Amino acid sequence: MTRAFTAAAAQLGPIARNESRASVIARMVALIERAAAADCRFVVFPEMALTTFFPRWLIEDAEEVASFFEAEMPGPETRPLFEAARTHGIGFYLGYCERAAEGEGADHLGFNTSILVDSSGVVVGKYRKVHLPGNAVYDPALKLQHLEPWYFIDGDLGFPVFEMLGGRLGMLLCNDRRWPEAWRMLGLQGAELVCLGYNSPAQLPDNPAQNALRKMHHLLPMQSAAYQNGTWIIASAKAGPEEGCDMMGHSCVIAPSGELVALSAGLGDELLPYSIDLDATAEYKRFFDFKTYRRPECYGLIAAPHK
Ligand code: ING
Repeated sequence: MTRAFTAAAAQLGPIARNESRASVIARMVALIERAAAADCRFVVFPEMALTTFFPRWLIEDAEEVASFFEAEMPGPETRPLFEAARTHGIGFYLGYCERAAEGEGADHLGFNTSILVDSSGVVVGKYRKVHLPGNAVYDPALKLQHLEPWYFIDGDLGFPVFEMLGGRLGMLLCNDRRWPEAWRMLGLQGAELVCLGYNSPAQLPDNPAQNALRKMHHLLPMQSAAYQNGTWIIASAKAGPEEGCDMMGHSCVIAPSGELVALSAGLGDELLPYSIDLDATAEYKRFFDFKTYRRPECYGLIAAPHK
C-alpha cells in the first residue's frame, strides 16, 4: 500500500483582537474547501489559530483573557470546522488555547495546545506546548512583550506520537522548533510527519540586529531536524500585520532529506499543498539507525536537570 497523499499548510493571515470565532472559523472552512479542491487529505493550521496572538499584551480583563480559551473541543463555535473537514474527508492539526480544568495550574487559565483530528472528525491526539517562550511577568523595558509563561501552564503531555494517515505523526508548537530535544523525542518514537503551527514576529524591536536572521532561524532548525530524524515537516504560520505586530510568514513543507520543498508566497490566508510520501522517510531512518548507532550512555547531560 502506498503511503503517499497530498497535505497542506493552511496559513492564516492576521486575526484582529476583536475578531469573532465565527469569522475565523469561516476563513478556516474556506481553506478546507480549497484543500478539498486540491485533493488534500490533511491540513495544518497555525498555533493559536482561533484568535489573535494575545500574549503580546498583559490583559487585565479576566473576561477578555477567558474569551481566548476553548472550554471544549469541538465546542459550539468550532464544530463547523470539524463538520467541513469530515464532509471533505480531510484530517487536520489545529493549535488553540485549551482551558484547564478548575484548579489545574493555579492562576494560569490553561495550555497552549494542538490536536490532531482524523478525516472523520475524531480528535486522535493532543499536545501541550513544552517550550513556552518569553517572560512570566510584564517587563516595562521591552518594546514587544511575549508573555506566554504568564498565561499558560507548562505542557505536561511530553511529546506523544499518533497513528494517522498510515504513518506516525507528531506535533510541536512554534518555539519548540528551535529545540533539538523536542524533535529527537519525536524521532525516537518513529515520527514520519511532524506538524507545527507558529506565531513568530518578523521583527524583534528589542533586538533589531536579529531581523535579517529571522527567516534563517525559522528554517535552519527545522531543515536539520527533518534530516536528522528522517521526518517530513509541515509548518504553518499565523502571518502578516496583526494588531501592529508583523508576523512572519514562510509556512513550509520540509522533506526528510532536509530540503525545503514548498514555501508560502504571501502573508494572508494561503493554502500550501504538497504531495507527501511517508516512505521517503525510510532512507534517512536507515542512515540514522538509532538502535545501531546512537550512544545514549554518552548523552546523560541532555536529560539531566540544570544545576
Ligand atoms: N513565538 C516565538 C518563536 O519562537 C519568541 C517566540 C519570543 C520569538 C520572543 C521572539 C521573541 O518564534 C512563539 N509563539 O513561540
